[in-house]
Amino acid sequence: MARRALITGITGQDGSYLAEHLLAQGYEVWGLVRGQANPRVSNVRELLRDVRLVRGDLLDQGSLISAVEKVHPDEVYNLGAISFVPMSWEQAELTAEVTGMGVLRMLEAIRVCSGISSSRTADRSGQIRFYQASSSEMFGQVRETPQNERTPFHPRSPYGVAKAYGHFLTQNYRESYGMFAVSGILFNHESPRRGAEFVTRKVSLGVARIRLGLAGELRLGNLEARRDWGYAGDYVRAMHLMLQADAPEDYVIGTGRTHSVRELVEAAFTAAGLNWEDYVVADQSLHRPAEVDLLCADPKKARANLGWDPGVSFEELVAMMVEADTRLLAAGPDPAQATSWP
Ligand code: NDP
Ligand code: GDR
Repeated sequence: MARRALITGITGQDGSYLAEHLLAQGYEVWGLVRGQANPRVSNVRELLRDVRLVRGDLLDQGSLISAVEKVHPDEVYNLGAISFVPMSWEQAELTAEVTGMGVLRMLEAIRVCSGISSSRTADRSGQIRFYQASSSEMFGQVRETPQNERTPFHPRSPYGVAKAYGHFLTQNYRESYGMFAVSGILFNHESPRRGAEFVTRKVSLGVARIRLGLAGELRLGNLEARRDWGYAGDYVRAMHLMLQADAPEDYVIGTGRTHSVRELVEAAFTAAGLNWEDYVVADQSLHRPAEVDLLCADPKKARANLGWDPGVSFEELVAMMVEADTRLLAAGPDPAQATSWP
């Protein structure tokens, strides 16, 4: 019988790539969707015809229990979150509820549906395996670089704090109940399906607009922040591998290379044959209350234990996104209309 996976956050960037990956591996894939008329569900239906949908919300414990009872998953991937860092200052409580407490509700749904009591079990056979989408944002203000699984956390946003809660809770359920529950500490990963509010997509859309004569400038915040950017299609492979391992362990996933936003901008404009300095406007109002200045992964453990390596380079990723957005804007409406962020 096909293995069954339940994915929260199916309508997001990673949800779609993970679903495609699992379908290709022969899984029966279920996606948790919230809301009465969620507009992003139509994207999933178009992109992923073979995914089945189940209603539920990370804010609602009962709905998660019902979803787990209905699907009977072998694996649960908890990707659902408020994931945009600036939004977490504006809606800090909601971020704590969805991105933090949502992890507790999902773990409880699995625990209750599996009949796991308060005692720890050493036997993990037949258990539902749980993946939590942890984040390099938990490292925040780093004192050592690159960052690995033992680097201490110092989150710099309500989002990072909520993710740290979910991370420790996942570890705690593993230790308390013997559950196969793991966290992937993923560094930034991007693609043509990335939300238009995140910097890589904002830049690739901005370059495409300028290239097509639809805009004359691109306004950005902090150009000096450095991130370890990889390709989302590579990172969902790592999520799956973590749940196939013999032992439940947490892993850092990233490329091991870091670039500034300025370098990202330069690469994107260069890919379109343009000079970034002619178009980019630095806008102080887009700076964050507290910034994460530098992130760079040390993915040695994932390479050694999981055989995972990123396939797409930074330069290939940037060129892929600029080309995809140029084609997209030449053909139809601008996806940035769907976001309320500048
Ligand atoms: P997206 O923002 O693209 O997707 C977030 C998903 O969460 C959407 O499907 C959204 O669904 C869902 N969601 C929001 N609120 C709820 C809720 N109350 N109940 C159920 N689902 C909800 O994120 P990504 O795909 O980029 O990231 C996936 C996960 O990985 C997130 O948890 C993110 O924080 C984490 N992460 C991402 C990284 C990255 O670089 N992309 C790096 C490290 C971690 P809806 O359509 O209903 O809004
Ligand atoms: P991040 O991603 O906060 O790292 O979180 P984002 O792309 O939003 O920002 C990256 C860096 O770029 C700087 N920046 C800008 N960012 C945005 N969005 N818009 C701008 O105009 C702009 N100008 C400069 C930011 O200050 C920041 O330093 C992402 C999310 O996917 C999280 O959910 C995930 O956990 C982390 O990556 C790892």
